[in-house]
Amino acid sequence: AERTRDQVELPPPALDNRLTVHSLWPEINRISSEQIQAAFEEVGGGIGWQLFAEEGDMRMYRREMEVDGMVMDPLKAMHKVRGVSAREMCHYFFNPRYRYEWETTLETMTIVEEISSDALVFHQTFKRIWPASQRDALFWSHVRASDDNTYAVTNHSTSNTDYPPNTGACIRLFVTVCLACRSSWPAGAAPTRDNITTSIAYCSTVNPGGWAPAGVLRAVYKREYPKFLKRFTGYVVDQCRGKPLAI
Ligand code: 18C
Repeated sequence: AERTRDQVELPPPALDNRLTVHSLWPEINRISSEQIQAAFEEVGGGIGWQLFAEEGDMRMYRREMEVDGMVMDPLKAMHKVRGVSAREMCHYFFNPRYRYEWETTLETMTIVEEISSDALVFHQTFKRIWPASQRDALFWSHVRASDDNTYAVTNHSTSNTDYPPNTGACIRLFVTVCLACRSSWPAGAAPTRDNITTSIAYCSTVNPGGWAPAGVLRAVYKREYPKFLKRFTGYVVDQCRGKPLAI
């Protein structure tokens, strides 16, 4: 029964009709398309990208960027994971049921709106980093199949009158994140856990929304992003072990 539930909740292979009639659809569609396309572009020749973490197949690049003295360094990470599919990766990243199990920066998570099977709106609060104020975020999250064997989740900040920014203890931050995954396996063979490889491109830009000391922020960034990607990919591999491969 557990397995059947999981199968049903896997990211749908085609867009959910409830999403395409929602008022957020034009924005969700435009930003997701842009993010997915940019995610697969190589950083190699790009100007300003500096490698700051490397471990096995994982590489993380950042570009130093400050707007009005606030650090907003865009991040781009590449990784390769064996034994799980793009669809499975995106299932665990998108589905809120698993979030507390891999997301270590989280304090609270609330589902603000269920738009469709492939789009949700979340309110999240994060752990406080001394000496800065605690942060929260309100964002839509959309999972979609794109090209062959490719699935991606895009998260992007939005607003909602029931969740006004900067009213309680938290400062609202703004985020654009894309986790894009593409699976491959040997030509002519059927995909299995033993022959499948999934390439991951994770891009993130966080605007801290208010004052935060640049040094502390860059130190958190450097520590937390590699920790997140290693933990999340390891979590998905563990969850999928012994289950039939979902393509
Ligand atoms: O993409 C990720 N997670 C998704 C599901 O939760 C979603 C989340 C996006 C929000 C990312 C912003 C996180 C800010 C966290 C701040 C507090 C961290 C506390 C840690 C201490 C234990 O898309 C995975 C996200 C991985 C996040 C890595 C950390 C990025 C830090 C960027 C700087 C944030 C500025 C906050 C200001 C803090 C002041 C010093």
